[in-house]
Amino acid sequence: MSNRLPVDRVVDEAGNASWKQSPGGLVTALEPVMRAADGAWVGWAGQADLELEPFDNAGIRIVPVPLSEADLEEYYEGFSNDTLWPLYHDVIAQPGYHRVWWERYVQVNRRFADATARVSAPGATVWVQDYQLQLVPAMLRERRPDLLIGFFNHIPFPAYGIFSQLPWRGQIIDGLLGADVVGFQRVADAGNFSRAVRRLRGYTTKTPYIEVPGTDAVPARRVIAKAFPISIDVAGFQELAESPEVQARARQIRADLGDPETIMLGVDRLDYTKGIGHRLKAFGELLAEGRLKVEDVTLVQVATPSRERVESYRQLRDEIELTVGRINGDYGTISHQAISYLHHGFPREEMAALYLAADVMLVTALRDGMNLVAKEYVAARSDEDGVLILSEFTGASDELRAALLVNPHDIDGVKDAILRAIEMPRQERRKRMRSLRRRVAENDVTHWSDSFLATLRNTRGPGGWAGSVLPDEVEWTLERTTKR
Ligand code: GDG
Repeated sequence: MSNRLPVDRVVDEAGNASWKQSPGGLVTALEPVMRAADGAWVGWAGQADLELEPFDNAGIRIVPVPLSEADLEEYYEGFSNDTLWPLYHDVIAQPGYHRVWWERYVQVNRRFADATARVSAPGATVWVQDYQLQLVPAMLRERRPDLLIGFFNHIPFPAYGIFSQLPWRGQIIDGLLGADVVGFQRVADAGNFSRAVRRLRGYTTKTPYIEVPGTDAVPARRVIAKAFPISIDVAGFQELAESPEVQARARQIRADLGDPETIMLGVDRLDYTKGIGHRLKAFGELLAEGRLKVEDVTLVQVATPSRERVESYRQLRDEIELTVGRINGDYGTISHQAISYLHHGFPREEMAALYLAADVMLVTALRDGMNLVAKEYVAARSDEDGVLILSEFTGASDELRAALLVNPHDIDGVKDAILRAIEMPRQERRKRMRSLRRRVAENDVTHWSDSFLATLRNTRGPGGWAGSVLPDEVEWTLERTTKR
């Protein structure tokens, strides 16, 4: 279950609608598991006020949950993206606390829980993805105590001093504790969660266990809170980057940029957590001080459009584009632009070609659950070349220790890292890239999903589900009959 379904609705010129699987690591990782288990994916179809019956797509049962325009404004853009997102990213932007957003978040989470309770087989495994659905585990457990429930948080879980700002902090903790396993990106996130549980509920915790006491109606339970760092489809990405077309395209990109000595690259959703402004500031200062010249170095910045209806994202776009315009205006020449700024999405092939063309990859996030771009860059570089500059505030920095690690708030430190990357001898580049590639190869996205699901299954012990009677409203048999 995830907020967004893994399929996009496409309508052709004749007005016929069909579904296309959206490319993404999560789908790649879960597709084989879902097929083998005859699984269903519950989520929103991406369009407001669209009521759809469940259907099959590429071997996966798709169960759409409808969202109205008001749900989108209050549950998604409001509570998810303007309350939880900034709060969980250490209050980089001010979170909005609005009771109507919260009420809508509860309602929509209930809708997701109901839809899932209806279609889950007796004793089924349900895996809930991400911060938009934190209340679902407890809601689902209440309706279907037979289910095995996992939850994975893709974004950071903040320290208690920050989390405690949330007026509904207790309810969120109770919602998550409905799961048998609560997964996080970093060990530190799991620790923050356990501390919040102790502070708010006083339950006993002994890493990775949390003891949830029982009541007259429900027995005591043991929940696991643990880190499962997510990754990418390493082999798939490497194969893509090794294809002759992508290699040729990388050479073309270099030539089109005027064959500069160094190409630096940033690839991010246009989000204030990604530290795009900090990176531009560092680069701008290096140009101003004459330590870099536009004839020698070009920065390509892909800023994929994101959450454009949220005001803070509109402001961010204005700020970034003002800065890019200033730097290009101040330092560009007729033949050389300092920054090649691209505010649109690209196909995966083009992303891979950009990674190959980039001598230096800049990941300067102020806070990031994992950061898959860093891992993709490494996976693409079979040539064992290229330097990764990586913020220590990303989950990826726990694994990718051979990168040039930076504190993005320390602009002088970022400037030094950029110069060091540009001047790094080939031998050191190779040594670092080899080490990074070993780490990325050890943990691909299938390893991530397998280890999460194995941990979840193990919580049930060898006997499995005991097979008690299901609540009356479960229509599972009916749904399955329709499917076949
Ligand atoms: C959240 C957490 C965590 C981007 N632009 C294009 C494009 N992308 C792809 C990248 C990468 C993915 O999107 C972005 O992943 P990130 O991890 O960098 O960041 P978030 O979107 O913020 O993701 C994050 C992640 O969840 C997974 O748990 O790592 O911390 O914030 O794969 O390549 N792909 C294509 N065109 C684009 O223009 N094809």
